[in-house]
Amino acid sequence: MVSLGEHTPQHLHQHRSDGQSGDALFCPLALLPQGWRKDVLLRWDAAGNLVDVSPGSAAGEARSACGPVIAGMPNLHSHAFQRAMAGLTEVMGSPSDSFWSWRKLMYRFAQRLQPEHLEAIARHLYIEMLKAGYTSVCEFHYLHHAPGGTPYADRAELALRLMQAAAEAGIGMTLLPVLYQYSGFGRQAASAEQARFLGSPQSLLALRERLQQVLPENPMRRYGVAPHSLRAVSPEGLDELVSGLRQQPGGRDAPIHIHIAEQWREIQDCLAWSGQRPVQLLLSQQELDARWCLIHATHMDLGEYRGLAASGAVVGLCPTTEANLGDGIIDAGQLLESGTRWGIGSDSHIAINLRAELRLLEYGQRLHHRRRNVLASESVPATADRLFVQAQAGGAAATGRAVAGLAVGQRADFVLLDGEDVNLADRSPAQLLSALVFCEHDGQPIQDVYVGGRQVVTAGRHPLQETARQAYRRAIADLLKD
Ligand code: NGQ
Ligand code: ZN
Repeated sequence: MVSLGEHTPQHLHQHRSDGQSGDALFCPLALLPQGWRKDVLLRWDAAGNLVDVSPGSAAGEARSACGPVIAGMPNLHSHAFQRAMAGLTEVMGSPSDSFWSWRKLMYRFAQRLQPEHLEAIARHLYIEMLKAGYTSVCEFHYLHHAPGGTPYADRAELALRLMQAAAEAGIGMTLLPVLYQYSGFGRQAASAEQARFLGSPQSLLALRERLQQVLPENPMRRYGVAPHSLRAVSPEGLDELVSGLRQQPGGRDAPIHIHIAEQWREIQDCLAWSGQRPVQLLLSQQELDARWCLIHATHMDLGEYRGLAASGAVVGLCPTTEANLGDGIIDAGQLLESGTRWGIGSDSHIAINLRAELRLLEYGQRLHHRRRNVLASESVPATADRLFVQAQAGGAAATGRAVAGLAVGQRADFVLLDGEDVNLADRSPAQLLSALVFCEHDGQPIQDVYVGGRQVVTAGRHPLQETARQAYRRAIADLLKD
């Protein structure tokens, strides 16, 4: 395999205009950030940015959408390689199986991955995401080195594999190279299994710089950073990373993502070490603002909900993974009540299904409170509508890209639903998202998907899906053979 660092494929450098001069779509019904509107004319320029979003328009020359149109959803948390272990950790190893025993299995799996595996897995995964209506992804990337921890000749080898996969699939990418230093609070030495992840603030910043050189940021790709967690990064390391980032091109408002308060043990360990809970500690250490995204802010007290809301940071929720790993349930009512921004991620990829994420977020609350429509509000009584619009907006903020829905100046990222689907046909606009999120049967309600004005999914199919699937299967076969 040729290193991408030396021979970057030409198409990665191209601007996504496909030689066209922009295009237009007439939507009999479209979900704008302010709600459903009729007869919306969408127009975008050659760079893929929306230049006109006008309800009450005439179709004119533009093609007409065959069904309701909604904004593409950002997927704000992904560890691409974990797609390949979906379903492989569901067998009891010991009666006390937990997040921590799952993590051991995940580490073991991560040891086997070669660059070609990662690229094949990610390409297949990103195509699955597009078909599910995710048009952007934030990749929380910590597999930096070769097995055993030896750096690759090009420090960006694996990061570039992910960039390549995203470009081929056609999904918007925010790559977050991860700083990983320690195995636990108080600078506990990293374990041998963590050797592939390790780096210093300086090496991380150098990696980000290298990425900027090989594939400079453009409207389809953005680079942030991700201190892995308060467990894996020291307060000094975090300071150094954040202040170093500020000095880099595009660094002032680059996204910063961190795993924060997922597991009970993590809260207890943090309290024992610092006297503070993780969110509280981070709030006291860093000036959180809109570019921060706190993944799994699952366990917070009232003061933490308030502090986070005031900071403007986004909370990253990954309901299917959090359920799978036995994390516990966030007080989502409190989260929405506090006005905190939030979005969804598919994280370990046991499902690539934004409908399932939103549904499970609500269902966790129903099971806990023994009530219904817990996350609806008086002003937005349809639960699914409130969840979809908020997750879209929060997710967009977490990407650091202009993907905040169907509005002028944002990317032309949108999804055409099948107006003839049994669950969608004959519904009023106010009933559509409820059907999409809460009814899942054998139809394929997501028909066409556009990213930056370019159609990437047509009638539920992606042009590369077959070749990507075959390469994915070869990678899996190779990874599973012993
Ligand atoms: C991760 N995943 O980095 O893949 C983590 C597990 C850790 C989730 N937290 C490792 N879901 O947090 O130490
Ligand atoms: Zn994660």
